[in-house]
Amino acid sequence: MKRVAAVHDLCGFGKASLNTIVPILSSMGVQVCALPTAVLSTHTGGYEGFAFEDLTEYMGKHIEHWKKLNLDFDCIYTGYLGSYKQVELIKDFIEYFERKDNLVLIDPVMGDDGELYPSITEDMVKEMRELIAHGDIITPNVTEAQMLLNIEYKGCRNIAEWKEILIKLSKLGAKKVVLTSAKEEGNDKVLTLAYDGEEERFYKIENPHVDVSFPGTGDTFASLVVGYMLKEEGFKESLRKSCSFIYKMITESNGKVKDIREGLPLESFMRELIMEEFELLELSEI
Ligand code: PXL
Repeated sequence: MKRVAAVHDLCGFGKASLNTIVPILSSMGVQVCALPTAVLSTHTGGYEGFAFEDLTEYMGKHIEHWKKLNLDFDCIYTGYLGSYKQVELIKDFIEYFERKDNLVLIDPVMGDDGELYPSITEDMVKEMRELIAHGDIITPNVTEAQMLLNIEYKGCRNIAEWKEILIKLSKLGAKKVVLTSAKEEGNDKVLTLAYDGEEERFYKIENPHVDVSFPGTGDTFASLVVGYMLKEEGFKESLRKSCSFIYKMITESNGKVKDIREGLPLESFMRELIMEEFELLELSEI
């Protein structure tokens, strides 16, 4: 069984971070080993007065024990951090547990819609620029991408400009860059754009725009990418399948969820993700 070290926070309520990563990857047949960066009562998107405990002090002890146990991981997946001070610790973690063939996916979770999330500081943006250099794949949304590059936030750009942004992001160190929630002038679709720096290829996936924004969707997307990559689907197919599944979850949940702050009702979709495990054989082959 493939094993992922998931470096992310735990929100008690709402589908985000580890509450998302565990069901998705478990349903895809991947074992999740959590390295929690913070504990919160809820995610920070739309809930006032959330309780927040930064786990920077604790994380060192957690990692030391994992080292003593000689654990190894097929993937290190990092996301929301409790403090910018965790970046140094996580860089060491990656260096220690990295193997020639394991995947490092860094989701630089910092903000959306042109704004930083309430708990994220400018120091985090600076440190995250350093951390993404250690990723094989990074998955910023357009807000995070523009913060990482320190350029003006614009939701909408033409494809040539997005390609330039993808190249600039890959120059920060990660071989593969996936940019989510992009918009193009004159096109009302939502774009997922990607650049594979090793093959020097660009990819674009278009989804019809759905007028609803479930918090935690970025975590769901990154978890799916990790899952499909570990199932050896390859970069291009992993993106295609992740975008299709996200789109399906959003369209089928739209209008059915009373309070969208709770995020996507993942439980309704996990059976389908498990069923993907079954192989389809032609009767003549049996
Ligand atoms: O989905 C990203 C995320 C993760 N963790 C926490 C968050 C958010 C987004 O709001 O608040 C705590």
